[in-house]
Amino acid sequence: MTRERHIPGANSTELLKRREAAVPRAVFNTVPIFVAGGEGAEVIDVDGNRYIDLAGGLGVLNIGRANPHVLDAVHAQVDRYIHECFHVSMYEEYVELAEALNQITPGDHDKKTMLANSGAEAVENAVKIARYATGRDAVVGFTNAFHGRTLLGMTLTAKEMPYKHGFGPFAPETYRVPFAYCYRCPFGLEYPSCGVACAEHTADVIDSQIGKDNVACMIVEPVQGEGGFVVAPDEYLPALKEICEERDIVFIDDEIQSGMGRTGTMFAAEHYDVTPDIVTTAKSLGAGFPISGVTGRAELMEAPHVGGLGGTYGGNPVACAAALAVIGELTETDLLERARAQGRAIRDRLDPLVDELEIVGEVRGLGPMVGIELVTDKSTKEPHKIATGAVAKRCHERGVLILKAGTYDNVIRLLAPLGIPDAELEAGLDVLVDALRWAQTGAGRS
Ligand code: PLZ
Repeated sequence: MTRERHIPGANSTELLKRREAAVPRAVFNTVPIFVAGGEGAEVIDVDGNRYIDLAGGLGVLNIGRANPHVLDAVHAQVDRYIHECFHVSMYEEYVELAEALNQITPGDHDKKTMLANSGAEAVENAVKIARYATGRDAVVGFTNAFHGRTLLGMTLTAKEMPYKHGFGPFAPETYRVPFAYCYRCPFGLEYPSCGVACAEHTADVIDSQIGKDNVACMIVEPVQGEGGFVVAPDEYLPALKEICEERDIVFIDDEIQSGMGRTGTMFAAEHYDVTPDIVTTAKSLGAGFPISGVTGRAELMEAPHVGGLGGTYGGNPVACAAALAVIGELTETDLLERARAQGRAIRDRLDPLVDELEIVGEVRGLGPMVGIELVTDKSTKEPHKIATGAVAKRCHERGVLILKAGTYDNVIRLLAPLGIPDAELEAGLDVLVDALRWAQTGAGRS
């Protein structure tokens, strides 16, 4: 399955030509293939090539593709009704999914949930709710963050190229503080002796520069996704939450990429001693159907006036049916346990590479949400963007779908379906490890 193949094949090449003529280049592609189908963690392209999926449709397929329970739920829902608009005539699936999200998100306080279509929309709505509830304007976000491509989402996203370049002006009243990216500590300190001084710095920025009574919310990813799978150290999120509590700032936990089992628990925040005020979900929530959730403390969620929140498609019934099946799979099967086992298997294979290969600067992650940061030299930590691109390409050519990430484009990230069979995972990791060793020889630099 993992032998080298020529991609794109003839059929993908034909489609690529049509794609180039009809679709703008800005809508980027990672692998130059068109898909014919697939199941679980296997993808088949229109030329009959098979791939092991370590990308999960960009973090959407935690429960795998073509999960029979999701398909049954979707088929049954399509036969009943596809769309009503919750603002016109209501349907039970919306309420049921809200109840389920209220149940599974961290904390046992009273919660309410609104549904939307994408992660960016969830972020927008979370901030709207926080602003309304507090009567304040400012939003505090972080370096390395990604929160979507809408105006506010893009503004809160840190990386200039490609996300923001040429797309300004950006939304006002947003402030960025340094995230605890310990491998590249912005203060030049070492964890844990630093005492998470970055959190202290955030408190200072809020108090001395923004004004604590002006801040509506802080939005944070417990494991930064697009930013390069940067894992918040243990004390960090509780420290940020405390800063928020002391100043009546709403703490928004963006679990769009890290949630729905990605880190081996339902939400990444569960690894930390922290209870968010609002949690945003999307991606693997719908197993591919566009759906997102904003789940928060009931009193916050109730703040905006009637009619203040909504949208034509938010909480589409077919997407709700899919999401309910996803939650069923995650809560009623051993998938989370398998996710943790996957995380251990990945680390067993990849951790030794830090000693073996000069280009592997760090292997980090939470559960199976693992990233490998590549550098030209361990002491300077100069990001090795070329090797990272070459490793990803070599994996694609050898039948493994894998993604890059990182503010410096130098992180390989793993987002495999949580239930990927052991043999497929090992075969995928074989290809990845070979590609890293190949890149170390310098072959990946041309
Ligand atoms: N918050 C933490 O990871 C989406 C982006 C893909 P949407 N990440 C994948 C791309 O290149 O646009 C994401 C995320 C976090 C918000 C979002 C936004 O979710 O569903 O893509 O809008």
